[in-house]
Amino acid sequence: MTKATNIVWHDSVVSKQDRLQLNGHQSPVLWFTGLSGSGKSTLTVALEKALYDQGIRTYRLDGDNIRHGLNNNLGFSPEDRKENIRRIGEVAKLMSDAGLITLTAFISPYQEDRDNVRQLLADGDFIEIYVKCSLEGCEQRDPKGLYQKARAGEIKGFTGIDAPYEQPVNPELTVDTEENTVEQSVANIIQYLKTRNYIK
Ligand code: PPS
Repeated sequence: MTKATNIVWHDSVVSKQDRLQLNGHQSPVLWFTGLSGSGKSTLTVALEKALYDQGIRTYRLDGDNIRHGLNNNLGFSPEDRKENIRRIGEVAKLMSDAGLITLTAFISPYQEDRDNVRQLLADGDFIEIYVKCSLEGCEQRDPKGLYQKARAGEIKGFTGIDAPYEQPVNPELTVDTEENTVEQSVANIIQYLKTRNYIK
C-alpha cells in the first residue's frame, strides 16, 4: 500500500470547545481494558445507560462489534491486535473531538498500544480503566465458552491462556468485578468523572 501525499488538513469553524460547551460536559475516552469475560462490555453498557439518563452524550465501541465491521480484516496475532487498537484509538479521537464521551471495551492486552492511544488524545482525555478479574474468575464465567475451546486447543493465541495480557501499570481507575457489583463500579466511575469535572 502506498501512503497518500499532497493532503492538507482542513479546519472547521465550529471547534471541539464549541461542541463541549453545547453539550455541557467534557469528552474523555473511557478505555476499559481486561481479560475476556472480565466484564468490560457489561460495564460499558451499564455506564452508558447511566450517563445517558443524566443527559450526557456518549458512544460505545466494543471489541466484538468493531471486529464485525471496521476491523473485520484483523485477527488476533500481536500485529493485528496492535492495528485493532491503533484504529480504535483514531476513532475514539474523532469521537472525543465530536464532543462525545466514548466508552471502549477492548482487551487491549499491550501496555504500549494503550499508551499510544493516550499519546494520541488531548491531555486528560484518556482514562484507563482496568477491569480486574482473575483468570480463574473469567474462566469460571466463560460466557461465550471460549476459555473451554482455548483449553481444548481449538482456539490458538487466546488471551490469558497462550497469549499475554499486560495489566495496566498506572491506570486512572481499577474496577474489581469479583469484589463489586456492576452498580457499584458504575457509581465509582461516575464519581470519578464528577470529582474531576468531566461531567456535572
Ligand atoms: S484485542 O486483543 O483488544 O485486539 O481484542 P478485542 O478486539 O477486544 O476482541 C476480543 C474478543 O474477541 C473474542 N476472541 C478472542 N479474544 C482473545 N483472544 C483470542 N484469541 C480471541 N478470539 C476471539 C472474544 O469474544 C473477545 O471478547 P471479550 O468481550 O473480551 O470476551
